[in-house]
Amino acid sequence: MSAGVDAYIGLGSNLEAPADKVRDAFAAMARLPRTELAGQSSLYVSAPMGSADQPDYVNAVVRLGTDLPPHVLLDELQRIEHEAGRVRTGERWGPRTLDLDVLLYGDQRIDDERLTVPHPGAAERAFVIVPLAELTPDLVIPGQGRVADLAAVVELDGLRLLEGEA
Ligand code: A4P
Ligand code: MG
Repeated sequence: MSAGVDAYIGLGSNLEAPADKVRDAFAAMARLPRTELAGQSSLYVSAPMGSADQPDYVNAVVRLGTDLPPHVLLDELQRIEHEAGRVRTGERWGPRTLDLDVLLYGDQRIDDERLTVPHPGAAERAFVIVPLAELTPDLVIPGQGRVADLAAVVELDGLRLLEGEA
């Protein structure tokens, strides 16, 4: 079992049974090498950011304890996206079967051609910051502030728990 770094991953899906896609991704991340699934938020429904001409999203956040270096973790997450049927159309913010974003990787700041961490925009997106606050209210996003404080002031834009979620 790993101790490793606490990495927070944001999940989003708005095509082909999105709640199942998100739950399957929880299981796929739990199977990653040198990684444990250390926590998962409830599932939330959110209105699309970007083109309004697409279905609502199901969003969630997980905490992984991982010994995988950040770019190896990204490789694994992109493999899981691919196996979920993700086809990159090139349309930014277009609909997708599964999107996995590295929100935080410990307290590291990363900015290269493949990874920007902390994920830009995380603090302003209700569908990220509210599930993150459910998991870990006292976490501080470097340069942004405490997650629960950020969640308290974010524009909710109709974000709600998926029916059946606690
Ligand atoms: N990349 C850089 N930093 C990261 C990171 N921290 N985590 C690079 C993951 N990837 C990162 O990603 C494009 C490239 O970003 C990757 O190759 C990786 O090297 P992508 O998944 O192909 O592109 P994308 O997701 O379409 O674009 P983008 O700008 O990342 O979009 P977002 O920010 O992921 O937003 N509305 C609702 N309600 N809920 C959503 O979840 N999601 C999006 C996508 C739009 N609207 C949404 C939602
Ligand atoms: Mg993405």
